[in-house]
Amino acid sequence: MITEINFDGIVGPSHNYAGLSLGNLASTRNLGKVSRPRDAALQGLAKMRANLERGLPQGFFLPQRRPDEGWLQQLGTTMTDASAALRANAMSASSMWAANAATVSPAADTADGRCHLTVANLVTMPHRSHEWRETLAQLQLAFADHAHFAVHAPVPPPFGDEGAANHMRLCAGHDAPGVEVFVYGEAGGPYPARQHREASEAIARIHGLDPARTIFTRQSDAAIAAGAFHNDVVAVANERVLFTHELAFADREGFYAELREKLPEVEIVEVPASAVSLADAITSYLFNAQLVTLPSGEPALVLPGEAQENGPVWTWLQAHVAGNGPIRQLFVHDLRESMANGGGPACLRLRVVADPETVDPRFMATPEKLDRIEALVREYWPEAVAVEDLGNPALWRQVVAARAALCVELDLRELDREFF
Ligand code: SUG
Repeated sequence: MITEINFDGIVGPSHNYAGLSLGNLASTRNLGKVSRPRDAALQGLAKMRANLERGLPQGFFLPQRRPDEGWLQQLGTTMTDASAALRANAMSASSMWAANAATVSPAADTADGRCHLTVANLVTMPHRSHEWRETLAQLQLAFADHAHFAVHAPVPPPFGDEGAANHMRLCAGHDAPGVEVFVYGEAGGPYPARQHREASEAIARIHGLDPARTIFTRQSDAAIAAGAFHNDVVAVANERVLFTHELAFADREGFYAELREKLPEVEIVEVPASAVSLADAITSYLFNAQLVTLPSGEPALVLPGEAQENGPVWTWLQAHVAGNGPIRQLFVHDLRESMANGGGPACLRLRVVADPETVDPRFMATPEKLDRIEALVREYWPEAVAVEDLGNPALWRQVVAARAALCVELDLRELDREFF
């Protein structure tokens, strides 16, 4: 049966706070903080388990092999000789944010009737620019069934692409043809616009999308300048509901009008800046919630604890649920470790609309498999990592061994190799 599957990135054992993402305020603010990789991975697993218990199909991607010695080799160096900055880039666990893994167009939207996935090049940030090779390898394994999936290599640089974080799909039901919305950036004051329009347009062509059901719209400069380095920090969509901040888009009226014309049944839930400022939206990650359809058919939000702690945000949410708003339930999760690097519930997952039977079962979660992953994390993942530890060979060895053990546990030994 065609359904939405959330693939979460398992948080890797090298999770740390090296402050690598300019424009991502949480990453910059937490530079130098001691990270807790074990807690981070357990928090992510708890979210997966809860979503599974809610009746939502759940998959996962493995953390990538770190340190990425192959990438350093291409730069003419090694972990021993590299600068502290390059070492941190080679150690990043940033592939946990699976919303940036790829852009996904379900079969109902594409010319050849297959689900298309294009791996994101993530060229804007050095620490993320070397994720794509292993991401491509994992997607080629998970979605190897060519009758149902087409997995594409990234759009070439210099056109920046950050995947599903800047892509929304609205539709009457997950298996019905949808309207795909690509949100690109142009300027954000001192911060880079990571998603380029040329990349979005290329993906729409590669996926064979119908121009009558495709929209390209620009993220507001104000949102990027306020720290919304991806559109999914200020807007999220699911089925016929668009949940957005008033200041998310450069041409709000024009975008809403085009959306209503292409999908008349759309319901736009807009949070005004007078109720929740952009600053509150971004620190609380209100819009980085997972907007999901429960088996009952009701839309629900899976939120980070920070949303509950923010007065204006929680007040708005309570009023919406108490009133007759489309979002009917709120679930709150502690994702503090990922949040401190700017990654909320929605960043941690990639949505794929497909029949779970057509996916390689090694990437699908069951309660029993999550138990096994959890036990392994407790045994192998470091408890704490300080930025200085990134230069310690003992940590490199621990991180390699932890991931290797996970590959064995999940019967995915073919991923335990270099990708350059
Ligand atoms: O790309 N953080 C990620 C967060 C990604 C969030 N994803 C979505 N919004 N979909 C990023 O900025 C921090 C890394 C560091 O500072 O070490 C980081 O890469």
